[in-house]
Amino acid sequence: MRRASTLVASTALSRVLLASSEQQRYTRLFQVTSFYAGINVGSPRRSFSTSMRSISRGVYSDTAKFFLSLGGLAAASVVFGVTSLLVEEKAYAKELLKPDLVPKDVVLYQFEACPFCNKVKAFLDYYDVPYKVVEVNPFSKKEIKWSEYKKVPILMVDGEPLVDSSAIIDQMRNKIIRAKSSSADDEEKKWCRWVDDHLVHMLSPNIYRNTSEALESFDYIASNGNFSFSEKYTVKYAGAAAMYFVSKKLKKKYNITDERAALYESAETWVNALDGRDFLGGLKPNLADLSVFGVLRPVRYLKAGKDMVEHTRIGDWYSRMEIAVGESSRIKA
Ligand SMILES: N[C@@H](CCC(=O)N[C@@H](CS)C(=O)NCC(=O)O)C(=O)O
Repeated sequence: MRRASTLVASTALSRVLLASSEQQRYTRLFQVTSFYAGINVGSPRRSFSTSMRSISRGVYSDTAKFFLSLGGLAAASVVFGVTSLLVEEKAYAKELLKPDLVPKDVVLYQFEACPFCNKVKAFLDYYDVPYKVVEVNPFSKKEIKWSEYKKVPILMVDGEPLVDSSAIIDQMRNKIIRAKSSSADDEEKKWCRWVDDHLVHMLSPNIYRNTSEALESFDYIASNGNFSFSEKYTVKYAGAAAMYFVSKKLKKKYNITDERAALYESAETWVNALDGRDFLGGLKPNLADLSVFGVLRPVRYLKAGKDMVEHTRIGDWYSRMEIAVGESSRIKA
């Protein structure tokens, strides 16, 4: 009975983590924790104000009333804190890897803002695989001179180069995750393909859609990429101008008329695919969650990403992913 009610409580609490706004989330979390702690803040059975009214109507002295209400609030806060920590840990606990399966030396050759590289980073971060990053200069590509494959990401794993984001993630999954969970199901595969075939094509037309957004994007690219001092300025202005025109071409190529509407529609399509689950993978993200999160991560705090979160229902899932993926496992090169 106690176990059952704990389960109900934690299920209710994990639902609370889905609440849309931060404030709503904490208010509901406060109500539910207090309810299960028997304090009944705003609960359907007996509301906090009812409890407070009975305290004031009761036989207690003013000082006793004061300490009773203070004590109630303090207890609620303690339960609130502890339970929310436990629930977050329970709901978003990462799959632990066997230490002997974790590669010793992992180096990611990347462009900081590249969506495909960010897919790989989301995977490595989620599984806490330590990796170094080599930022490739997109003009000279001298950092990957040794490679016949001239695109990024390239992931060097204990001396073996892996290429192409989806193939890298697949091979890494086979290497590091215990056999029982190492094959993707059909739904997961379908949505991983959707990321490569659809979602990534929504990004450029949106982040370069007008001069101010193109400049905002190139400001980010110029400050995070591997450029010489003089390249930095050329990249910011020439890059922004060039990509503005390229993005118009891409719109035609992918049959996009209104790029923002198309981005919002993609976000909604993804939320519909979740079908009420925390993640596509259920209580834990799967590779499709990590891929969608990865490609959206570099644009999330640009104007396009902020608009997307403001105008669609994707924000709650995105916040859950931020918590689930956690700190980056990147180490200094
Ligand atoms: N299918 C590849 C695409 C990789 C890709 O197109 N990378 C771009 C950067 S976002 C690149 O390296 N472009 C440089 C080039 O094509 O020369 C993947 O998923 O990794």
